[in-house]
Amino acid sequence: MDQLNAEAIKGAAQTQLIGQEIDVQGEVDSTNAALLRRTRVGALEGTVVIAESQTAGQGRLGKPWFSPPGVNLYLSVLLKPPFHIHEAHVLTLMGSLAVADALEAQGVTAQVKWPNDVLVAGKKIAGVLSEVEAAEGHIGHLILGIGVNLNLERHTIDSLLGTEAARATSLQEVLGHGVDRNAFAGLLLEKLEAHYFAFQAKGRLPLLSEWRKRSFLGSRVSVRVEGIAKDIDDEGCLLVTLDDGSTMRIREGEVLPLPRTDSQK
Ligand code: BT5
Repeated sequence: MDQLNAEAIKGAAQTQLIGQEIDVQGEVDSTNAALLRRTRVGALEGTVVIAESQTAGQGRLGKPWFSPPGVNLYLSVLLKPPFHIHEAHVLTLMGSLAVADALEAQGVTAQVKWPNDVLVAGKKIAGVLSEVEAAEGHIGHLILGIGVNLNLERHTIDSLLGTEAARATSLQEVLGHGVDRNAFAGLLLEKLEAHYFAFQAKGRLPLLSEWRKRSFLGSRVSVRVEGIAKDIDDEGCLLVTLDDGSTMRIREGEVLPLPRTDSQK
């Protein structure tokens, strides 16, 4: 079992901001929570907390993120972007896009799924949880938490996820061999920084169009309503065309893919 190592991650990441400070932990409750504690005592933008395991890994809306030791990536990045709170959603999309880029660099075709998932062959390989604190409409800080299943074996996926195991995968399962977690973490930080800097220099539109290219838009989904996932808007919200032709804008929710209907064929 390889061990996470700050110097090895830094060596693999050609970055100027993200990962200048990397705090490698053994077991934590949640890397987002650990980084929030550091933020309260003055952590700098770009600080990363990464852990071998989490005892209370968080998904959205209180859901768990299964975080067994020594096989995956659980990391959180502190960002302090000079953005309006409305941009926070786009930063979550940025996280999933960076994971998809890092997977592509391993020769794997990855898809992003609104709002926070990365899928390979339709199965979830990574998830993003961003937690933001804002004042007067502006982001004070945003903690971008990313979990990626790397060297997780099928039998562990099955025992952790039970009935949902068929919807999850890992890079090892896809490639047929394990990967170097430090190298993957470095690559991911590099991809994140490239998107983050481009976002600041050119605004959100180029990022959103890259996200669209890697997404499942165009398929039939159920969110709270059923319709076609048509697009994302400039704030990163999902636009769903309903069967009556109207469009609904969705800020939060779980998107379930549905079979295609005759009208789509
Ligand atoms: C997410 O939530 O996908 C966000 C996951 C973010 C995890 C990272 S790890 C580092 C940082 N620290 C944290 O505490 N969190 C972040 P959501 O879309 O709500 O998906 C949660 C659902 O995914 C669960 O209800 C399970 O069905 C499924 N799931 C849980 N663990 C999984 C895993 N390891 N692989 C694939 N699916 C999983």
